[in-house]
Amino acid sequence: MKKTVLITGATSGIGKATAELLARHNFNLILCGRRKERLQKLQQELLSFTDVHILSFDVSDKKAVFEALNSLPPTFASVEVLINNAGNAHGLDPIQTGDIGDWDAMIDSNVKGLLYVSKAIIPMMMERQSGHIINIGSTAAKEVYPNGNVYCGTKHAVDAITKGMRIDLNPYGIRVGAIHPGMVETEFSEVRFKGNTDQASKVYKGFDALQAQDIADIIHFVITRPYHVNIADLMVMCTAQASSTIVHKTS
Ligand code: NDP
Ligand code: 8X3
Repeated sequence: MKKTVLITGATSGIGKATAELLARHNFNLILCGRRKERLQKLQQELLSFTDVHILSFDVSDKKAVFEALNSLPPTFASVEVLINNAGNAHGLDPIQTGDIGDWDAMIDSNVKGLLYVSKAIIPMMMERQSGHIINIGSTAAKEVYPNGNVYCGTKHAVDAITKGMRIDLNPYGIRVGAIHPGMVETEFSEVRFKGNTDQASKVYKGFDALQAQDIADIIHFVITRPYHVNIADLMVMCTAQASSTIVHKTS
């Protein structure tokens, strides 16, 4: 039987690449994001491969999350795999000049949004005594870099919450793990630098950064292991990257 996978943040980057790959591997997909037109376009593109249900909501809007996820159509109501991917960095400023609106946006989406979506989905996994939750962390979950303060804080929280989820959901046969990518060339830096595409593209200049498809491949690997195997914590960087701050650039 086809497994149903719910992906948050499917309108771009890692989430979109994962949707495209999993569709070709015949998973049922529930794709989420705020940008409805992008979801509709992606749904049209993927319908020739699999069944796709789209849900447009802001993960940080508690009411919208539960309204959307409590009204899944019967053919999508049994979510076996939850990929908590939605999130972004907003700004790259020292703590003393950081923007409070940016802090709120990161904490609300990266931490609270992940919790709201999980809270909505976990009961159906508990009922079935099976399920798989993958939280997308970051190398910023393991290290703190200059001006990364609050973003790193949110990803450290994702790391801790993942460990807590794994412990608490252990009696219910629910697998929980995190994937922690280093620098991936997506719209991430465009969002971080508020639409400044020049500044964003410089982040990935002079080295071969990870691409969203690389992370999609890893997610596919993780969710296709036999049921007794849980990849609990996986960090991946491009070859040129040694740490959050050490990247070997050739130009
Ligand atoms: P993108 O900006 O390309 O994609 C981010 C996705 O998250 C979009 O689909 C966006 O959809 C969604 N999203 C963001 N905020 C919200 C929100 N409040 N409600 C609903 N959806 C939201 O970035 P990436 O693909 O790179 O990022 C995906 C995840 O990977 C993030 O958690 C990020 O922190 C993490 N990551 C990224 C790395 C990188 O270098 N790129 C490295 C390590 C981790 P929409 O705007 O339509 O709502
Ligand atoms: C994204 C990777 O190093 O830009 O989580 O913070 S980094």
